Amino acid sequence: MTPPQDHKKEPVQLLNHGSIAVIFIDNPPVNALSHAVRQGIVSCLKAAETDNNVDAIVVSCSGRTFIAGADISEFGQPALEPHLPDVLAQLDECSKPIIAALFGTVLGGGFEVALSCHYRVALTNTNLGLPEVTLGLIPGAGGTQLLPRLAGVEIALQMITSGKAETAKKLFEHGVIDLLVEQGPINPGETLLQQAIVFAQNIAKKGEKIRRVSEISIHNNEHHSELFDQWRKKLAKKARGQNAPQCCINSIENAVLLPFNEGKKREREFFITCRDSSQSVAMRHAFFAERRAAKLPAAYDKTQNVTLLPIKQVAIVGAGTMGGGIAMCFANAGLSVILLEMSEDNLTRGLLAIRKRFEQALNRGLIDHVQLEQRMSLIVGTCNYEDLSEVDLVVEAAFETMAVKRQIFATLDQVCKLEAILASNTSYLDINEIAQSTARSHKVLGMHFFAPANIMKLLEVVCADDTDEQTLKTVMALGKKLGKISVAVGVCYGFVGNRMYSCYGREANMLLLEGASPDHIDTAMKNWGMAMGPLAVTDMSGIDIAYKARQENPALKQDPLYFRAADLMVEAGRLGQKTGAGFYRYDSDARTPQVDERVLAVFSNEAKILGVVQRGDITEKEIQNRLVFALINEGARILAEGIATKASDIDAIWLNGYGFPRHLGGPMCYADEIGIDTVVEGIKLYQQQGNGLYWHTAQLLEQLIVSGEKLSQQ
Ligand code: 3H9
Repeated sequence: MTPPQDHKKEPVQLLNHGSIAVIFIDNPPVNALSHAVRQGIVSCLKAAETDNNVDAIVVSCSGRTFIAGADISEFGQPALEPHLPDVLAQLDECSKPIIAALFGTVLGGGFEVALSCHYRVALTNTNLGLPEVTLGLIPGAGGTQLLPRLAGVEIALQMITSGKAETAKKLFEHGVIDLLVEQGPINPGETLLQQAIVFAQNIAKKGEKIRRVSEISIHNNEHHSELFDQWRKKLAKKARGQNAPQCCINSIENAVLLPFNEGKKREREFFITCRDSSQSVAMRHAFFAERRAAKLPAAYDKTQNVTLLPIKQVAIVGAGTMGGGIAMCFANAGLSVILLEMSEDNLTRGLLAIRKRFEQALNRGLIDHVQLEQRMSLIVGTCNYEDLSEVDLVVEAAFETMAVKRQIFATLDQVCKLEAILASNTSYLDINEIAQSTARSHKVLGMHFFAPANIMKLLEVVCADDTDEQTLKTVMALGKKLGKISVAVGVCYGFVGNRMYSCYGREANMLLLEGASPDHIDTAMKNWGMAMGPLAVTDMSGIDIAYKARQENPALKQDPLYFRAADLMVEAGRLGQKTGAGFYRYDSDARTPQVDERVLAVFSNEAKILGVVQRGDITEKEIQNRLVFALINEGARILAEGIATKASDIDAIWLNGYGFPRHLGGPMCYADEIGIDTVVEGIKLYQQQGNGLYWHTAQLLEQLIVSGEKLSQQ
């Protein structure tokens, strides 16, 4: 919305439009309900209510959105009055009609402000939601009491427990929005604010009794108690280990069972318990970690106002699973893609696989037929490098072999225009070495996508020694356009994510030789909170992939125990799901892992050969600690080496690329939660137990114990 002419730099102002007063909020970037905004609303409301010339009040905002929620950065600090629920009670109880003028992303406390007003006018494309659950919270200013009163219990359960937003158009159908306003030429010259003022004038003219959402009653019936039980069960499974979703259900149930003020009081109690819980601290850390990732450290950000290179057409080398997924990513963002393969057969197969994956999205209702065809039309295949001469960016997604990569990059360097950026999707290999096969090493970097590339949110942007700032910043901005969480990392074997993952996987492999079964290890990690166990994950992605990468790195071959269990599977032709067997067997249902006693015999036999003592006393706790402490220790090393420049980047990587439980905040945040001293004690214990080769405490952890600082804040 454009600020009015008489706009001054106050977070909240009262503006008069005849008999209509406008409470106008201007708190960039998203009009969050900071302390100053809450104070401003209260004083403007009081002035408008006591002004005899005012008949009705409109609440409106400046900038790109109506209020997008409470100010999350204030949650860790002492709460200052007026508290949001008290501010909203004053809106609800106001003797003059209040109309909210909604646009942009009306979220959390912002939606609660709207629900506490008496009427809601919204631009059709407004998104409204209560995303508190994604921060380990419940709506704490009336959302769980007001939304079911206005939209019904089922819509409230769906929206509040998922945290997902709905469009104003849909909520209009459910009675949440009173007037939809089309943007643009349909109402030439009329802004949302003008429409809201006209609406307010009409309401004032009619002089009807004010319609307060708090006064709507919900009829309690048997259907409701069954419904709440079903949702409790469903969420116990879906949001395993999380407290906030259950609190949301309980609080919505209170809206049915209790008078409004009592329900709101209980909601506040739930909110405070959730807000002060370690789960919410972790999820708020995750929120800021993902946003901080976009901010480059000083070393990568020396020049202000770098002109970004325009990226309109890209090429992908390799139409396999990864290359196909990356092509889909770009097409989803409206960019045209040339897909290069070595043979017509491979190309046809790759394009068909892409179509099939778009069709899956169609069947799940994520895209429609028109979008499917539009996206397919953006992807053009070729077997000829010359066709890549005009592209702005190439992403290579070919075999994980240095010789192959060097050859591809040398060819790309010959055929592509000089300004083109050349990126590799390698998961492990040295980007510096790849860059040296070109005469434009300043334009070479890594774009490490995660499978399935069209779905996973993470993009590691690997900055090599020569990569220049313009190239890095262009690719970081491109990542955002693709809807990714882009994290800039440095070059080392496996970068941040896979280097840490190999420590995690290494311990899982050691435990297999020591006598733990694949199922025992996977169950322990799932119980701890991971989306999948490490061995089921390896079976899914193919055990041979990391095997090949290990073969490329001679430094890893010195320890005969290192990933020996995985190597044994590959040597036996058990490559995972794709061969019907890996750490598990896959019978009729190719995706459901079945315990296979035969692999236990293979491991126990190998343990004897290698002199590893098998133990029957391995507990879930030992499995969890060994895998997670290995992650934390390596993360601390990566940080000290500058491969990751902030601890929160490591957390953003693990949350978005490896299924790390969000309510634990990422490995660095989790280390603070359980205490760095606990982690170091564990590491020392494992060192004494005979795993000395790998268990050396990262110096940074020792330093933090002395300084008392937090790992996640580094
Ligand atoms: C709540 O409301 C609780 C109540 O029920 C009860 C209270 C008693 N606070 O994401 P972007 C910053 S809980 C503080 O890059 P976009 C963000 O850090 C809250 N800061 O932009 C970033 O800062 P910087 C419920 C916030 O266009 C900048 O704004 N609400 C907040 O991609 C731009 O953010 C939510 O959970 C905030 N609430 O997306 C909504 N929101 O530039 C959370 C944003 O320094 N916000 N910032 O890095 C969002 O989902 C997205 O930011 C939004 C814009 C969709 C609004």
